[in-house]
Amino acid sequence: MKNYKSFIFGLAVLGVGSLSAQNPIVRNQFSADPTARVFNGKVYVFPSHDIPAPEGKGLRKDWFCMADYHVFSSENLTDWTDHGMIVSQNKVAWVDSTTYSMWAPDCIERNGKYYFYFPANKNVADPNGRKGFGIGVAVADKPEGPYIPQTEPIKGVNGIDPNVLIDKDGQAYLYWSMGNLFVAKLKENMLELDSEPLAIPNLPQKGLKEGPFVFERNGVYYLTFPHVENKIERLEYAIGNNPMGPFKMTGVIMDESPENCWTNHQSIVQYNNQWYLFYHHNDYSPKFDKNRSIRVDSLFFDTDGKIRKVIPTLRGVGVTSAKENIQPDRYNKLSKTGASIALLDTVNTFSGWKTILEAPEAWVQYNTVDFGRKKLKTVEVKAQSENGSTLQIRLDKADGPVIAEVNVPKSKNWNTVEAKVSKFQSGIHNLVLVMKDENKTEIDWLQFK
Ligand code: FUB
Repeated sequence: MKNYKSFIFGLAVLGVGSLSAQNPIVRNQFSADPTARVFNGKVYVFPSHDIPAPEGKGLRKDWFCMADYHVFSSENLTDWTDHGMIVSQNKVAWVDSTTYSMWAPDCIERNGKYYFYFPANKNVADPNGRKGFGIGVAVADKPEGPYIPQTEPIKGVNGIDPNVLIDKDGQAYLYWSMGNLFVAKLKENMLELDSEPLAIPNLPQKGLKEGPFVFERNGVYYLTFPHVENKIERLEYAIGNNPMGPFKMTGVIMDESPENCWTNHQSIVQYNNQWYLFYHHNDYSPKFDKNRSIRVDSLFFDTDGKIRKVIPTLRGVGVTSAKENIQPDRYNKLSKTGASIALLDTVNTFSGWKTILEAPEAWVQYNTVDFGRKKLKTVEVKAQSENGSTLQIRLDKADGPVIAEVNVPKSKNWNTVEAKVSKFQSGIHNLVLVMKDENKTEIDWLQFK
């Protein structure tokens, strides 16, 4: 990406920004623990906001560090708007702002008000002498805020990872975790418990459980949560007929990260007749898994209501316009040999990734590109090849029709090369970049005109 520093600076000054993305979907900061909600015909995502621990604050360098929350929204799940910071640890009376402990949040709408639930370390002990994590609420008239935090955390709740379900009869439930998973009814005001906390029974006894997210589909309540069955978290679920359980363990939604990101954290939402799983991975911080990034992939149910396991992708979801910057490193498929991806800059990881093709016929496939109806005449490719190379751009599959041949000049630098498009085909296609010789070639992006 050109001039990344000024891009980030611009976003910081404005407090908002428009981001066009595959996975991860937030590309201007770290983000984790995504709770996705559909409000007013748009998807809003409320994640945690990981940051590297600031110096001189006595904070652990090897632990989570979170000082505030942002909210993001999208109508097409491809272009995301960052609406800026909505709640900061420095602006909540009950939060110990030296702890940087604003962990996984949730947000829900009731009667036109938006209730944002968040955990953080308390600055005063409760009547039982307990400090630790409390769960607070901030209220707004719009999903983007401004949010006004309550001055006290919810009484009777010690824990993290709040999640709220409003059932079809209007009863609201608060779920949270603290070793076990807990549930309690919420009063109509959404700010106080209306029943004693209940430790949800029949869940695995062994291994950490956290991050409850409950949703209802066809009268079935799905309790989803990360659980350490083996060494790191995987996403599992249990089902029941009642929001307070009992729930029966039913399956795995997503396996453990192959790259060993210790945590995962999910939410599941239906939007425009498709179900989606939001989760996180440490894409921009491969060496430190407490600086994470949120992702989205499609989720499907079997006819018996069971959730099919979701295989994480880099492509994510949504359609990419051929006239936008297409990043083939967010691929759907790579040839078995001679194709790989790598960070453009291992220090400034937010610069993104590149695709490397280094064998004859090596290829990378990027799905669901919309070529529109009007003939696109040229394609620009940002590429680099020390010995020069020829790339073919094909449609739909590795041996599909060739629509352009791109000659990447011999150079140690990145070049933007233009090539003519022949045999233009309108509509949505998969795009395949195929190497025509053996000279290593790196590709940053391509764009049709
Ligand atoms: O983000 C901090 C904690 O990591 C969350 O609260 C947990 O769910 C885990 O993702």
